[in-house]
Amino acid sequence: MQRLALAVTALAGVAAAGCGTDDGAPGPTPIATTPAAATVVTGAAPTATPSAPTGPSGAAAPTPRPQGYRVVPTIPAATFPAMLAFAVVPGRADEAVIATQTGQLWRVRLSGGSATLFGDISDRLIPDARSEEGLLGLAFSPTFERDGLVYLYYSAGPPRRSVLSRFRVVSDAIDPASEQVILEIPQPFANHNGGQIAFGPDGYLYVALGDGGSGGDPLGNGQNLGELLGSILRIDVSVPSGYRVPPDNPFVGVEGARPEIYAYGLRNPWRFSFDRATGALWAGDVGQNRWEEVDRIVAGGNYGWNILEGPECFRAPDCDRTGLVLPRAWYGREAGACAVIGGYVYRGRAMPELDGWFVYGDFCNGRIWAVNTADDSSPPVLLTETGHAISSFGELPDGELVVLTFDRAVYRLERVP
Ligand SMILES: [Ca+2]
Repeated sequence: MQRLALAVTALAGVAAAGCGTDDGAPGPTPIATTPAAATVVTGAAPTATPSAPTGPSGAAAPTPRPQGYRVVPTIPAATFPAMLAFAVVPGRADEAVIATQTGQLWRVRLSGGSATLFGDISDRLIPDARSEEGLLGLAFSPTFERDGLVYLYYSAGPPRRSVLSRFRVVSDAIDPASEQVILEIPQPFANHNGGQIAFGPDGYLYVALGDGGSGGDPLGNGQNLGELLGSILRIDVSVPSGYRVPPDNPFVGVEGARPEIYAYGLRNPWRFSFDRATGALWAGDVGQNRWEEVDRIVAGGNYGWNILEGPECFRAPDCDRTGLVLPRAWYGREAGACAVIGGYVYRGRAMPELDGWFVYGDFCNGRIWAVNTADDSSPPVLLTETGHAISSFGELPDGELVVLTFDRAVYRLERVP
């Protein structure tokens, strides 16, 4: 019962925070006249008739069929509450680790079988973890097979803070006594903690940080290069302790800027990933009240928050968009949508029409969309309406995608036969 209660609490917390109304803050000022972006909004919204881009040969490339997909249960042993992160164990193509918001890490076999406990850091979490706090991120060292290191991102306190640590794996489990804290970031509020961590193809660790929380970014962290919050960081953790700033980070040498920052102007980047074919970085960024967005993250990019929410000016009829990077795709808070869940650029073989499409979902309405990363003009396609509380995606060794949920189940994305 206790675990069920935790799961339900966590579910409600993420939902409330994702909706951005958790602090009772007023929403953005409604725009009385149709904004110039409105036509783009229509175009970027999921439609039933995506354009058909032509391939190099001039022939129409296959495109995903709207609602032509479904999710089916997989990894039956994964019945844990509040699953948030998934990573295949390097060197073990049939094994993955699933992290739960409550602080447990479970080792599962992709082909089936029982789960085994890989680690438990619940005693490191902030005692009254709520909202979007908890164990939020997991990444294996790129040289895991040599060094046995795992990186975790979690919420600790008091004082309330995000912690990035590394642990050593001994005898197929995380040794809690091996923790080395790499970075601690004070968190003013319980929500918008980001938490995705992943190594890029460059070997550096990327870390997603939300704007600090509450609603509307009251501290202005999103646009403040002097604060790590509201950013995606890029750091070199291949040092004996702590981290180094890569010399080619975009804000190295910029007065007043934190050199760890890779991109900024983000509200709560919830799940980013690297395209395994191109290395491009894609993220979902959760909106305040109106727009959920998908961004291609580039070095030095300013993604607009809190000047913009999605494609629109936030709390103002007009604003200066100079230098701001607009999302590649966005959707409104209709049909019960509340928080975008960034996924992966699909590079599997089972669904070639999805090759190069970034797959993402929504926590509250359970829909899954995809947008073509090779054609900026085409609208997203609604792949399926799952009805599940989608919390994260995972990428399998063969490029197929799994969907983590708060429904005590993991699903696999496939085409409707
Ligand atoms: Ca934005």
